[in-house]
Amino acid sequence: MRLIGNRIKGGIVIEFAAGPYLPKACRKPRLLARTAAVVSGTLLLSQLALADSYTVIPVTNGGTIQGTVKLAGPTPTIAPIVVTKNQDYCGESIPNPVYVVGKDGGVQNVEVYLKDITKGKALPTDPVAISLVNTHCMFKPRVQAATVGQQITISSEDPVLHNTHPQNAETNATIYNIALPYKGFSVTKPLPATPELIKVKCDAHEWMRAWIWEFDQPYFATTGDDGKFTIKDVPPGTYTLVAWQEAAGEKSVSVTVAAGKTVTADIQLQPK
Ligand SMILES: [Cu+2]
Repeated sequence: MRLIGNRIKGGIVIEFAAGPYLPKACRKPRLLARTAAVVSGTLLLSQLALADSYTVIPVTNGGTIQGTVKLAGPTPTIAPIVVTKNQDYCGESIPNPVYVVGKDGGVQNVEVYLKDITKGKALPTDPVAISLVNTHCMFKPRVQAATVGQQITISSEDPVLHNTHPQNAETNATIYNIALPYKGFSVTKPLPATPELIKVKCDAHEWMRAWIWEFDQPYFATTGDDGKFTIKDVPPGTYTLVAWQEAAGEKSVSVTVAAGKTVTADIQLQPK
């Protein structure tokens, strides 16, 4: 992790956050437009699609991209988190979850996605796609993804005051800021209108961190504890497949998908 910025007020640094590698993909939000799209012979009015970037088309014999994300070197040793508040509930230290590597070397919490894909299957339609739970003074899950137009449920399982504060990962612009005053508190909020990488903080516990990738296309996957990912229904073609990890950064590989076939694209990230 490296320091990405600070904010100075009255000569005093009031924020100095450890930040992630920021991919170019999240630097330029693309404009959304509502279009009509024909999918499997059905006219879907108001289907979210993207002017000049993503168009929904029928995908009847798409291919599958699968693979495993591993580190190109030993797993960096990162000191445990030192708990500075609510130690009676949170404990005195928490294992640092920046690198979670399974027994076969697979890396968890890597977002894998097709970059600059311009046409393909429809975006998911379920409105509440993801949840972020404040539990044992950490966010769970640490990394997840959703699409534009979806919502997130934020909740707490802890009897301490948390504060869930999503920000644009590049600009640190606040998206919203929600106090979670008691165990069982829950609220559902829309994701931003444009795709972006969201960094989530808790203002009460500075070590709490989560990442939400918001896409304007449906071809992405978050690696599980085995480091594996699967992306289905990809129209035949050659694409740039990107793997992002909060500390290791981004790695891009070219992948060619054939109709009805599965292609394996294992990715090695350089640990930092
Ligand atoms: Cu907190």
